[in-house]
Amino acid sequence: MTSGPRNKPQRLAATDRSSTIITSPLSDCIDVEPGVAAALAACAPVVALESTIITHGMPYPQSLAMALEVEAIVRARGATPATIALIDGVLRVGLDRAALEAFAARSGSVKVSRRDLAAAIVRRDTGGTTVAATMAAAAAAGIRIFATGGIGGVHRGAAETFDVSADLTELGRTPVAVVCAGAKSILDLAKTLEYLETQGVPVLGYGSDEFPAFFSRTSGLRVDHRFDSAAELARVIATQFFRLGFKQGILIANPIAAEDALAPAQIDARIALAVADADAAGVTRKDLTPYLLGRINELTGGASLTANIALVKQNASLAARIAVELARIG
Ligand code: PSU
Ligand code: MN
Repeated sequence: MTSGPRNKPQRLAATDRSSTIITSPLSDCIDVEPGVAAALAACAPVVALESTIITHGMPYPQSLAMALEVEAIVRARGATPATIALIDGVLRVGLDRAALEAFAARSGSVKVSRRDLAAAIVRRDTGGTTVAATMAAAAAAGIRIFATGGIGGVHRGAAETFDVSADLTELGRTPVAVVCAGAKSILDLAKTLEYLETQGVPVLGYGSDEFPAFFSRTSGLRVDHRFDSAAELARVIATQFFRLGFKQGILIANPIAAEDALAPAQIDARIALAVADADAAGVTRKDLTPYLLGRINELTGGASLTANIALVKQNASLAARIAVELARIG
């Protein structure tokens, strides 16, 4: 017996991908850009990119410059970028340059997480999709790899507020691998990792034993498993999604490059100040993360934005390399 299914992971993967596209009801609401559709049909590497980072995570026009640079990096690594956004009530997977420019320049875009999608589609809203909503759309389109800056998580004080990002439950239910630089220490990182463990989400460190804290390479908290190559990460992804058939996503933590990292002494006090300001101003719920990001940028005189842009580019590069490896094996 040399032809059992165990010896044919490629065929299993292909079947799994096409059935994902056909059977997901969400795919009826999705408009896939022709270049992205062609890449998916050819099983060529594709990297999904989120858009709340454009509408709420960074100021314009740096947001647009970042989005264009990130797409260029993905292309240079041999993959097709698919920025995902809600435009006039249509969930778009892949934006051409003109669409991306118009989207980033638009003011008044809403923030769209999973729970907002149905209402925002009916209202024909335009909005940035969070990690959670972007994962849902990516999975429905058949995209397995997604790059962002930082994910949402368990907020400090969550024991009182119950503020836990829907990004974490999405990771627990949607088979997409998310490459990030950890999570900002506006969050309670230890509780964030506990929550991911409960959700059955593997947290993998790329070249790192520690879960990084976004602006800095270390947090004092360990990842579940460390891998030092894109090829190995691709094999873990293929095993989780195609061989085990698990629905849970994977979190890949890629620490910011040492030369771009901010000194903890420089950033920690300002993060604490931003959290205190949010509290004093009564900012809560979906407004909290955008408020904190903007306030930290002000308090660091733009240094946080510079670091943020650098790490998103590094994550896009790693995600593209993993996507290329995954296309080779799965
Ligand atoms: N963290 C960042 N930058 C971001 C976000 C989080 O460092 O831009 C955005 C992402 O889109 C993420 C969302 O999915 O905020 C999480 O929002 P909330 O905490 O409300 O779930
Ligand atoms: Mn929240």
